[in-house]
Amino acid sequence: MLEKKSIDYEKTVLIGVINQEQNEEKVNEYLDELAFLTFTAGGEVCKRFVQRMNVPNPKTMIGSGKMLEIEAYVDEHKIGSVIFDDELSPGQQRNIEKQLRCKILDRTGLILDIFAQRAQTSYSRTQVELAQYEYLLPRLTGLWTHLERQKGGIGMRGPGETEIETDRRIVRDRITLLKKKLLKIDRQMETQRGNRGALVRVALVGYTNVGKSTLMNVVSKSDVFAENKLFATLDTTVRKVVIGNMPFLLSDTVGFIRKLPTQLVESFKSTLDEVREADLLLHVVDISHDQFEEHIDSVNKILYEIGSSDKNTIMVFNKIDQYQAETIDADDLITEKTAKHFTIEDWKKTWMQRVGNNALFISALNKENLDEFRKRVYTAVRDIHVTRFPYNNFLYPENLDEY
Ligand SMILES: Nc1nc2c(ncn2[C@@H]2O[C@H](COP(=O)(O)OP(=O)(O)O)[C@@H](O)[C@H]2O)c(=O)[nH]1
Ligand SMILES: [Mg+2]
Repeated sequence: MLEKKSIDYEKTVLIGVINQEQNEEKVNEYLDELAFLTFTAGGEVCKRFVQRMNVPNPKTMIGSGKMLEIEAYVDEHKIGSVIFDDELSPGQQRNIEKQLRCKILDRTGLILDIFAQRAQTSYSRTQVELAQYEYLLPRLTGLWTHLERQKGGIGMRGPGETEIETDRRIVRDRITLLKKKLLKIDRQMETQRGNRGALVRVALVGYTNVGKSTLMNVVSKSDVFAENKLFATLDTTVRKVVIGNMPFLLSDTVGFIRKLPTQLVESFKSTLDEVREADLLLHVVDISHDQFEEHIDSVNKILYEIGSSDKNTIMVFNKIDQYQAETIDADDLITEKTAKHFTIEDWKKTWMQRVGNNALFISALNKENLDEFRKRVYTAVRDIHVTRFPYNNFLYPENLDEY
């Protein structure tokens, strides 16, 4: 879909389910995103299957007829992985695997795989490993209860169960160990952060692939990896930036995505501390994406979950160079003007009404409107700075133009 097919790409099939919570249109959007995630992980999507299931099949999520259809397809096309957009219970995952005889993943499993592929530092590798074990543990537990039910009773401790018990213990021990390791790194990082002094801290937040790293590179002349993939970067980068003569710290970190289980977000607690401890958030949005408003909602939801929804925030609408509104002919009297038809100007007005001054429209790639960005960030940082150091605010004029 996005790049020339290569023989190295693993063949995959995607599965989506339509229900009360997600209509057909939504499911297709989710599957587009899942396809992008699959591509990022090194997979090629051969086919998508969608089924309406108001109540999920407890055994296999989707119906048995559909399962047969998928089974035939998987066999015929030598599919390596079947990926479900919605979370599978451990039991479902096992049943489906048994029938389809290939790897079965859900969105969370896929994201973890990408994270594992891309974690660079021992710090992020440790976080990913912890998240993977946390994901695995209930799956082992599921296997255990399944056997328990099957065999049950006293004196029925088969070798299988002992094995699973051992596995569970190994996983739990590993989790404890990883948590200790992270705690140690956390303390070191806390000290490092402490050493950064009282500089104002600004964090780039936003959905994945919106241009956070690109913006970081443009304003801090750093060299953070940016790529048209979901989760191109996983590690946090912090740079000292000076606008006017005002120094502050800017951090770029992992982006957010829809349908991330809270527990998984928790495994990245250490990474998210950078956001939690920031004085100012720059919420970057890809305005050229069809679902950018939904992205904003998902990001806000995660910010809320990590206790950071009350922070000073500037909304930074990026990729205005790529934005295209759908047009309506002047003599088209039927089509109603909706958000799809908004021009950038319309969006500016809308967001000005919502957040006043705190909305900016830029292109990090083409360096459009970066002056306004600098001015706005300068003012916001200055406002925080002067409350912190009321005695030396004469150093910093009220706005950047006064230099
Ligand atoms: N057209 C356009 N593309 C951009 C812009 N900013 C970033 N991109 C592209 O969007 C993709 C994701 O950028 P990246 O900085 O890695 O996003 P991140 O995941 O939010 O850090 C890359 O291919 C960038 O080149 C922009 O202003 N306009
Ligand atoms: Mg990035």
